Amino acid sequence: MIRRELSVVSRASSAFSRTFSHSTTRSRDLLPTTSSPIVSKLKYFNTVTGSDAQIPTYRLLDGTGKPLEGAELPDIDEKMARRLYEHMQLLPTLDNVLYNVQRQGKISFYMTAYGEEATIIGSAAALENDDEVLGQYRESGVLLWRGFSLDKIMAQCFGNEEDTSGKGRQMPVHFGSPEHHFHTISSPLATQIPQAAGVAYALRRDPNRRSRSIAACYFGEGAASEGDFHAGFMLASTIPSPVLYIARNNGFAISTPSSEQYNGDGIASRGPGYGIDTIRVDGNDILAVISAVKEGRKKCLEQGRAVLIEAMSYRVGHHSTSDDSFAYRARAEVEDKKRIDNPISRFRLFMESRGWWNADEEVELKARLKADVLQAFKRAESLKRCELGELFTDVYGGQEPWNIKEQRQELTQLLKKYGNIWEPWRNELGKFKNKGQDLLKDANP
Ligand SMILES: Cc1ncc(C[n+]2csc(CCOP(=O)(O)OP(=O)(O)O)c2C)c(N)n1
Ligand SMILES: [Mg+2]
Repeated sequence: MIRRELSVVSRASSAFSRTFSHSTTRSRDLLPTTSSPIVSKLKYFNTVTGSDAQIPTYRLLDGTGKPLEGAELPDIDEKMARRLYEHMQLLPTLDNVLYNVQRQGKISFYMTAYGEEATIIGSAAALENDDEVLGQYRESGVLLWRGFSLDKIMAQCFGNEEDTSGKGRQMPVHFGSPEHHFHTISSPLATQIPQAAGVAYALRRDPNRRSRSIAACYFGEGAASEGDFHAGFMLASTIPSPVLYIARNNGFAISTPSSEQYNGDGIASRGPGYGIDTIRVDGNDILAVISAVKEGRKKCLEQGRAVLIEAMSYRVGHHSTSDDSFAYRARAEVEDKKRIDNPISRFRLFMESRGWWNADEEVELKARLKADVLQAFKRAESLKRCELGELFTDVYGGQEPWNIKEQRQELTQLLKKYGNIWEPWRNELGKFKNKGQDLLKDANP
């Protein structure tokens, strides 16, 4: 059953004592290392909710965008609603273009966020813009919300000379921007989870940011199977720090369905095991996401402790451009999910019911966003990559070590041998500023 008010599943002990009070032996004796109530009834349990029910899912809007009875909506005016909606629509517009650009071989890789627009944009809107974000890889919407431009998104995906995330040294979608308090994405799953506990601890120790900023950490339900999940939660639990963990449960880790990823009640059930205040939210309901994240952020700051949100959604797109999801799930299933529980149309219906949106505006918005994205794409495509020699700079701070010198010399020798002779090399060199001449001019005779 869906619970309508925002209820955070808190520490387990009070729920247990309520549940088991009927069979509690009212003894003043307690065991030496626990305050757990003593009972005489033999019962194994597998839940922390106080009954055998699952942790409920917090939702405010039904599938048609109508508020549920008794729902307390977050305080959002027309201007804010429009901004949320435009950003939700921007994600699939950008994804459509970049997915196809990858298919044409113009970029090497891409990942879409289809179906998770409400989780990503709703959470971004509920955070402060200088909260530190440690993402997994599907959260570029947080950067867009914070003003990271389409040109910068394109520059990173193309790895061109304007790529401020990593000068073209990273795979596409590995964004990072200190200015936007967005820590660079790294491919190995779950590494961001213990790092976020550390970042939040540093925030807590910083007099200028203590009680003002949190670390927000996104991860998928698949990443939560990594040891780093437990290492991070242990750290956040025992060395308290204001970190908001946002688990995006989209049903899949590439081809592995979430039903094979855990045997407990999703990711949320793990929070109370670590003494972490937890909520499960309908990740396709942007208003519920906003309220849950706002409240979670507040808890982080007030208690100086970690909070866990499990946002339930469905990965509508393929895992990445390296995946064909119809090899392991039915097309019909995906089509159903798109139609029945679409986070964007659900919010549009809500806005229309308030008189904040109409069909003409929809047409105008889609055309405008597409034109903006295409313009940024064309610009990025025409730019060169950084000078080739930059491959070797700022790998390490300080003096360049011997191994980097050796690699630079090896590439220079190869350039001398093949660079202007072998066609694939000549073509590739043509994409770099100065066509590799920066390396050749420094070459030893
Ligand atoms: C340590 C590690 N193991 C495996 C992978 C390969 N890998 C990349 S993404 C992914 C699935 C992750 O699924 P989930 O965390 O649910 O995120 P989603 O893609 O659904 O957003 C896997 C297994 C990896 N990058 N790092
Ligand atoms: Mg997943």
